[in-house]
Amino acid sequence: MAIKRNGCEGCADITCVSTQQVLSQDVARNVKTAYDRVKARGMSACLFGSGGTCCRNCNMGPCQIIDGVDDMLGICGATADTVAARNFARVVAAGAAAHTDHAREMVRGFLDTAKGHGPHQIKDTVKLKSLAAVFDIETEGREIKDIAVELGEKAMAEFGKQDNTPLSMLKRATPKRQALWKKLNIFPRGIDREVVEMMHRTHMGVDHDHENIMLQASRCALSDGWGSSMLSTELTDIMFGTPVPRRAIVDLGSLKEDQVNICVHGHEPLLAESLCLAAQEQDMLDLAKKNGAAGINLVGVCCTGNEILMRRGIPVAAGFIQQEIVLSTGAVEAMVGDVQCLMPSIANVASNFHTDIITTNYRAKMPGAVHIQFEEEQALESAKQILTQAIKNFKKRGKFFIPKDTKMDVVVGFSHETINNMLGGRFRASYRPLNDNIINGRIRGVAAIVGCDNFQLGDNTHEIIVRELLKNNVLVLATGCAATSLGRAGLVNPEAARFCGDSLREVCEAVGMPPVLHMGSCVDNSRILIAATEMVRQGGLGDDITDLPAIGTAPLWMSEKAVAIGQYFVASGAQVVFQDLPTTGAKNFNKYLLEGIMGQLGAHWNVAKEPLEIARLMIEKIDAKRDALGINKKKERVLFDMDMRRDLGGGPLKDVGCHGPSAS
Ligand code: NFS
Ligand code: SF4
Repeated sequence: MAIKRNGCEGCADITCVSTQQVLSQDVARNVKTAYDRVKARGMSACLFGSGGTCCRNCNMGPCQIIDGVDDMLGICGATADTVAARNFARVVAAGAAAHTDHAREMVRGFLDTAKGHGPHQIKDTVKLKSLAAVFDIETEGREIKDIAVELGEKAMAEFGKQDNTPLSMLKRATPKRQALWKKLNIFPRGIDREVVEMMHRTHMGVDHDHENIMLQASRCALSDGWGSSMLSTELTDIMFGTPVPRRAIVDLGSLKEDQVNICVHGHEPLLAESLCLAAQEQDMLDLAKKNGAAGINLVGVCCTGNEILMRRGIPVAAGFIQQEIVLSTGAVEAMVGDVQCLMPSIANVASNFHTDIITTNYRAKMPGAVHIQFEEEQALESAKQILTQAIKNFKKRGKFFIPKDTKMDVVVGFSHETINNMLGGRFRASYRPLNDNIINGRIRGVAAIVGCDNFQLGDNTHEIIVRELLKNNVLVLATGCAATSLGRAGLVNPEAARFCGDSLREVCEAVGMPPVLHMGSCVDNSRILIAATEMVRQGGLGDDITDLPAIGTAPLWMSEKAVAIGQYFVASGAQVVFQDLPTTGAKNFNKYLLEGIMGQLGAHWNVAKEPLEIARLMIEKIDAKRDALGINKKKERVLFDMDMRRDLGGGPLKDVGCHGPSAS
């Protein structure tokens, strides 16, 4: 049953049982959460702000512009379209900047590791060599260390590149897409440069043409998707291991009564991985014992949680909207964060308990938090210092409440390599079976469900969308907080095949895979670009991403990063559906995003508010692509015989023993 926090009328439903349980306990009595603030603020957002037509770009304003009213232009004469486009483009730039700064840290960490400094190693040498090839690095007869150093240096150079040649990884896109980017002159050149140019062009008095502004917004977004996010994913995989399927759990109930509970929150896996290593060291375990705890329990929150979930099977305790809730259990000794998606309210929530919020990055401090700088050069020592602070809190723990029996099993770890192996078999890894199943109609299409959650729609929004998709035989790829929320709903494990339409269920059961494939954190949306491109390359589904029966959504977006992701999907040829866009106050610009941009990029933005409406729109778009490909004929239902099973099976999933309930 859905509840509302303190009977709040304006609040979204809370359906998550463990969230309900925590909030209704006495321990959480004095806690104020975002649900309370939504209630206090009411739901009437500023129309100019939400429609995108409030401009603060110079000191003649702020100007609130009413589209089509001559007297309500900006003081400089800016129209609603100019202002909304500038604002939207700045959102893209901010989102891309966040991924970029994250990626830069990962490249720095990678270079240190390549040079033999610090506690990490080059784990995936196969991936190292294949990425080196993309960067035209010679690998024959060379030491791993030398290849890695050269790759790290070339990767670092992508950020500050000043010539007009394209970023290296763009050549992984389909030839048709590359040609289109070239024709439109939106090939990203240097990662930082595209953000700077976007900020420049949206400064007062520069670019006033909404279509021209959006060309740069596409270039900036592409420098994120095919540049910084992709670098981060690939180098993180090489350093910490490319994810393979593993079982884990997702829920607030992953906290442990008798252990030091430490939530790792934020985004850059260098901190999280170092904490994981330090938590296994004997001196830390001894310290925990000395303080009365049976051990150290690391759990993840938000995207860094997804990173260590994918690579280590460490539980995710909470997604974005649950960061206050996990603290409200009173059972957390410390929440350790680096950058992005940390709500400043967590310091207030923690002040009700013995909990420390520990900030670790000079870029991200918070009033009320303890700051312990994480020094990458002494990663292990630094991580131990952070853990020590947390461990010492254990003795101070007062009343607490940890939900029981709500833990949900998930099977995660679907890198695009895993999908390749899983479907094609280890010795002939390929996307062929996936394409064949799409062509023969057993899989109707592929939907990516990504991004944040927020407090505007119910916490079961992702679940409602995905259940509808699965029922209609659409295979789902998930990342970020969307994936966490689907994990909580029990959809990220092979047993969830029972929620699928007959033909998708057969495929999932034969392979033993979940119908929702968890592909990682938000930077890992770059895996989806590669997977989609690989599907095109396999043949039979057109010659560009725009031809695929595939679509993306970030239904509960809140962060600017989600808009950057949406824009790089669109600029890569994939349709996206969002719950709303801050562009409705500017008629022409809004129409351009929802329709006109299609003529240039072969994809456009879509908006649908209600979860079922979102799902149905996605299915409609998938069917339209099937029609265009001429593969939308109704197929007779085929039962799997042994050959087909052999065709589908044989991947690494068997290694973790996860097969569907009726797979033999
Ligand atoms: Ni991505 Fe949203 Fe944040 Fe991750 Fe979660 S809120 S855009 S999903 S943690 S970045
Ligand atoms: Fe107003 Fe133009 Fe200045 Fe924006 S740039 S605040 S619209 S005068």
